[in-house]
Amino acid sequence: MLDLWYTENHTDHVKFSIKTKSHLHTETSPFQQIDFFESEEFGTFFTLDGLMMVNEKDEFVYHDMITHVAMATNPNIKKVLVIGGGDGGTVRELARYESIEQIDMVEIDERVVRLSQEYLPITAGKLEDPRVTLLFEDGLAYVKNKEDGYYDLILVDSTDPIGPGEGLFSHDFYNNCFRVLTDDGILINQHESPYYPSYAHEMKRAHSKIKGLFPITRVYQFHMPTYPSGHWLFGFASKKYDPLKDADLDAWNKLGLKTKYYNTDIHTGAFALPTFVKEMLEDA
Ligand code: AAT
Repeated sequence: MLDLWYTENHTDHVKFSIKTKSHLHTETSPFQQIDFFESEEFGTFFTLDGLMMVNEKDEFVYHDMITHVAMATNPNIKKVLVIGGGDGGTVRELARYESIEQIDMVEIDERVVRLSQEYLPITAGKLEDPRVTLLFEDGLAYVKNKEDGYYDLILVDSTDPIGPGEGLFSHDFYNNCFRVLTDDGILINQHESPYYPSYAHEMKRAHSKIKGLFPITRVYQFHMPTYPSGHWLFGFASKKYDPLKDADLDAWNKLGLKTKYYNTDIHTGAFALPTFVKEMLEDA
């Protein structure tokens, strides 16, 4: 039998491959090329423009880390905006908090949502929660037009800064996020990876822009086996709360949420960065 491998370039000199069982779907939407595959090792996965977005095996790492760090820092979060995140994994984790009243998800590409509902119910299964509103538009335009001081939390669950995701790394975008957040609002943003230079460059650019806007800016790390180098970051930017000093970790533990990656030791530990990462961020 013929072996079929999915291969993506992690740099111009490094490739990453997964043996696939089938190519479930391919199409080019108005925004990007979308492919869904089935594999032994990672289960079902999908790629956008030839880059891994979500797979059944490590999605829990990413979706735990984008959601629970902010929620443990401020348990009074009621109104949340998710930008991107068409697979639904971030909304699934948010929907576990009964205290959240409103979840708006602004995804540019409706096809990602519809195909995830078909092939990845493990992530898309909570998109029908009554608190969720799906809006199919550009996140950049959405925040530009939104009123001041509306959301307690914004999660930027976006692609890398190429293609439709580019605007979600701009100064204008971060500035509008600041404006639409409440006085104690938190922004979690896609912060790329410190390891390979092309990603590290984007990490520094994003950090330098956010540092100039928010009084509290931190970066935290986690392990994503299928993203380039496996070493990935989110940014934590906030108007009031420090994720280490102000988090009520006991209160989070009392909620009794069962998570596979996040726990309150990880909450603290994830902000401890390797020296080379600290140095790059300091000079960003
Ligand atoms: N939950 C992890 C999945 C993603 S997918 C990122 C989503 O962002 C995609 O569905 C894409 O269509 C959407 N997106 C891209 N640009 C915009 C935009 N301007 N406005 C709204 N949505 C957008 C993240 C994977 C991270 C990969 C890291 N290497």
